Amino acid sequence: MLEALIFDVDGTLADTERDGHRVAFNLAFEEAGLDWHWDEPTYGELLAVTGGKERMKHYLETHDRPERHEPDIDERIRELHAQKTRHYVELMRQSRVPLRPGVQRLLQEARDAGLRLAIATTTTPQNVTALLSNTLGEDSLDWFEVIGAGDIVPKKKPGPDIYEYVLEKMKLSPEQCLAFEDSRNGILSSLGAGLKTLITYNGYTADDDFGGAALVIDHLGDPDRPSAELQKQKGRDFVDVELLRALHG
Ligand code: XBP
Ligand code: MG
Repeated sequence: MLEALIFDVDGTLADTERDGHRVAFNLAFEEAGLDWHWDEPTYGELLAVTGGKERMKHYLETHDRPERHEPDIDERIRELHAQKTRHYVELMRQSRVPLRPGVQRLLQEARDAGLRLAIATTTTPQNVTALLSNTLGEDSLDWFEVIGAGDIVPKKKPGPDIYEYVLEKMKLSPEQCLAFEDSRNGILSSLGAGLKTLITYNGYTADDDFGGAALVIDHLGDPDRPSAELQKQKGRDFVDVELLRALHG
């Protein structure tokens, strides 16, 4: 029986990477007087590494930045990341990034159907709170029984740890749940935890390898905004709870 839905956040609930995280990183770099700038294609490459602090370190190494040799670079990255989070939360407060099509409707339908909800993400907890409360309202934070986020597990996606953490907290087995992801790193994490996974890809992840997914579509769709991929594959306009139950088998 399908008991619960577990959602990734970045790229799945909203296109937060390009218009949220990337912008917040650049604001933090500028404010710190650094000449680092992540344009859209560069950021797409950096998404290979999940986690903001980890991504900055990866950038220093792959772009051979002189700062990488500074003895206190880890502390500097932690400070930069704290500023980046502050900017990100402010961007969310300004409602810069809307939810993706079908997200609000499906969450509501799932709640009405008695399905339990949770979040499994790599991003910092404040970022999740900021996105949810500024799109779905303050009350929506209570819709999710567990919000597994950020450094709560030592190994971020593609490791399965964050999904395993959520499953353990909810006292559910992977067979009782469905995961929602948007990226290769995401599906490696959810499949690694044994979860059937529905993919809604986006501009950054459309060409990712989604082998093992239960369904791969452009977005969840809404009655007035059908999913072209879902129409092609299943002759339906949008993902609903009935379809989730069928996918879950
Ligand atoms: C999301 C991420 C996050 C954000 C940045 O991956 O990789 O690192 O880009 O968030 P996923 P922080 O959607 O697979 O969870 O800067 O707060 O780490
Ligand atoms: Mg994601």
